[in-house]
Amino acid sequence: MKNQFNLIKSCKLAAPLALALSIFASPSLQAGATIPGITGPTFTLNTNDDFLTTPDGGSVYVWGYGVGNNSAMQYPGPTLIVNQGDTVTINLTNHLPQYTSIVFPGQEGVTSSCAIAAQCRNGLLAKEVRPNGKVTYSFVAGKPGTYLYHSGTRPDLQSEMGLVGAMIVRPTGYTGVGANNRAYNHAGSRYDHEYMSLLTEMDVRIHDEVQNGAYNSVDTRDYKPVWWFINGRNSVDTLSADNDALLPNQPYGAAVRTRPGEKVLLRLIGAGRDPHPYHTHGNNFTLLAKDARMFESNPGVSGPNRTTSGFTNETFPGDTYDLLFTWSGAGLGWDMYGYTHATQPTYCGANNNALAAYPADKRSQLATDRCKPLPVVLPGLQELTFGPFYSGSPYLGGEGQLPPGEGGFNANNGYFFMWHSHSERELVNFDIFPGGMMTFLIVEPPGTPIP
Ligand SMILES: [Cu+2]
Repeated sequence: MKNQFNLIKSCKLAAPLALALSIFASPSLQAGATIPGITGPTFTLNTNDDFLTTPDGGSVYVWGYGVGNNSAMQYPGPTLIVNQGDTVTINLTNHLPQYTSIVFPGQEGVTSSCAIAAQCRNGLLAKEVRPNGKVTYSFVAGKPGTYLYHSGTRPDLQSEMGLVGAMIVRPTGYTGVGANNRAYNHAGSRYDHEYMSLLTEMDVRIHDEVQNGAYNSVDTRDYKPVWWFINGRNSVDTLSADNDALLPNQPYGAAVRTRPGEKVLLRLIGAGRDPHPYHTHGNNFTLLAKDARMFESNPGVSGPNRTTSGFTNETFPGDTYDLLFTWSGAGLGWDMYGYTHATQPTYCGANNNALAAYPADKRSQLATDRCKPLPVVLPGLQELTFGPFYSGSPYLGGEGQLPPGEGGFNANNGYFFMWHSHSERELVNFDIFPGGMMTFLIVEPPGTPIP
């Protein structure tokens, strides 16, 4: 049974070990989250049509990229993960009823080829492949960072239909472990957890017209989206796990999980056609990079010394942003673990000041907040209404009594913060609130396994 009392007891037992290890407090001793995707450097993709399900009970006709020569499409396309310096090759088979292509913004020297020349034509932006044809694109992934890929054939329409995806280039020396868990070639880009939020929207009328065969006459200038997506899902489906069987064409979840004091790298991507003010409740973020270029005065040398702090990121179409985010609870003014001299004299002195034995894994909390009691009297249960994310306790890792049927979505007694578009008309699914471009940051108690 998990409750605060048990948590405190187990932390007491672990304290001497944790103290001994505290000099390694950063990077985290525990494994972190990584973005799901497929690794290169050679990829086989196809384009296909299908339907997405939406939380308003509807579905929408879409086009998308799928893994392999003939698999179902997914939205967004598979996240392509490669290493800096790789020669990346993408073999694409087109199962759509129209010519299509892929462009790779930010990549230099992209070449394209067709084994059967008659299957391709030179388009405005890329070599285009006809229905049931094959085309190959290749380039050297020269610089690390977060990139977009999308259709280069009528991108106003084909990207809207779903032909978009992300590519991540790992920096040289990346291992995914400890100090080498980096977004760029500098220690200043190190993180504990890596997440993606790829933002898009859809106007159902365009999709219906394409489904009805009006590809050549649909007018994409008349645009009124009704669905807003993070990683191809509308809230509340954004909170569901990766590869949920109920969402077969939408494999990527969007919930962000971290532990106090740890660094989250959020790869935030404007993959649609509208800008989205994206809001990270809980704390400011540091804008580390934009369009796969770190904000540094002396590239490759100085590290990220030109970053800015923000609470809302203006996420523009076609741009990618790397945000570093840490939630430490700093400045709460009270001990978020509920430790006071009365509850935990081992950690707290008579004046509610922290002792040397205060647990090492909870020290991301400011020293001035440790052992301070909650400065308000909590209302009684009869004076509260409950949400499914309340654990029954204000303390991180704490669990209190709840009436029958309340709570239940907060398995580890964490803190939930909404992360969402601050264009609030985008928080609906076809006019039904709440929904749309919204997910949650979940701050999990120290020691909780992630993922
Ligand atoms: Cu907000």
